[in-house]
Amino acid sequence: MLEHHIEKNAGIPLSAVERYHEDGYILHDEPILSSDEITEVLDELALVIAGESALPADRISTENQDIPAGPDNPVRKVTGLSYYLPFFERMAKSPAIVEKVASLIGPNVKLYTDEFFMKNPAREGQPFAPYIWHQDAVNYDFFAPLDGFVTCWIALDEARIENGCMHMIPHSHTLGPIARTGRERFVDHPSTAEPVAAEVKPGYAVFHDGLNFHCSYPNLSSLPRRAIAFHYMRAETRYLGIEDKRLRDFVECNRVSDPYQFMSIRGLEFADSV
Ligand SMILES: O=C(O)CCC(=O)C(=O)O
Repeated sequence: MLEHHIEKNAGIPLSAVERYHEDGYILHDEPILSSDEITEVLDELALVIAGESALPADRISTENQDIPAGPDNPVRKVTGLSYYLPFFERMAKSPAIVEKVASLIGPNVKLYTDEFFMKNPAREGQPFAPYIWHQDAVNYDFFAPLDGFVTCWIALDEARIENGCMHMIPHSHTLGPIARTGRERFVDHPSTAEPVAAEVKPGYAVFHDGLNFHCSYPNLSSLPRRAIAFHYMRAETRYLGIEDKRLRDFVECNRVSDPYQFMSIRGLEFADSV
């Protein structure tokens, strides 16, 4: 899995790094996963969805959390795979991804978490809820600073406008975190750039800053649109802790005995940091 020749493990060319810092995201122009690797990932995810992996049940969310999972209530998202399942830990640490991440945020990298997104097609003409405009890092009030987060989002199916690809707002990361109550006004503001649809082929990645505004609309096709995202951060980031025990256990993946709560990926670790 993920054993590539040297080019595939290379960083991101300088011109694309500059574009990333300018726009807050880039569509990487080489595949990160081959079609065989996508099949492997989907096979592992099928075990997770069937409840046959070592992943705790509270990591799996369905479209409607109030009713049991079933054909009308499919899995919507799975979080924290890399902390529980060696296959995904290997993937999170694979040089094909990590060397590109290091080009964007520097040499010392940790994993915050990961997410599998299953964007399900409508059931009986009723589309499932979209992911509304948001900045991932606005939810990270337990980390500081918030400017060293990057997500590597990899399409497992072709992502098109019709099936709910991501849309990104260029430059939106430069304003820092915007309160949730202000996000609609930010998106509608005359000086906010027009959103761009991030259409990508299977195996290709979108890298985006944790403060970049993005969303994805409902899937209007007849098949699921799946993707996996790894959320990385600079190892120098401070972890401020979380008072609420349930949230803390979820965020830290119960790694209470570990002096560093988050997974080391590349480079150095720092005292008092993540
Ligand atoms: O895959 C999607 O539809 C949503 C992705 C997203 O919102 C994210 O990566 O934060």
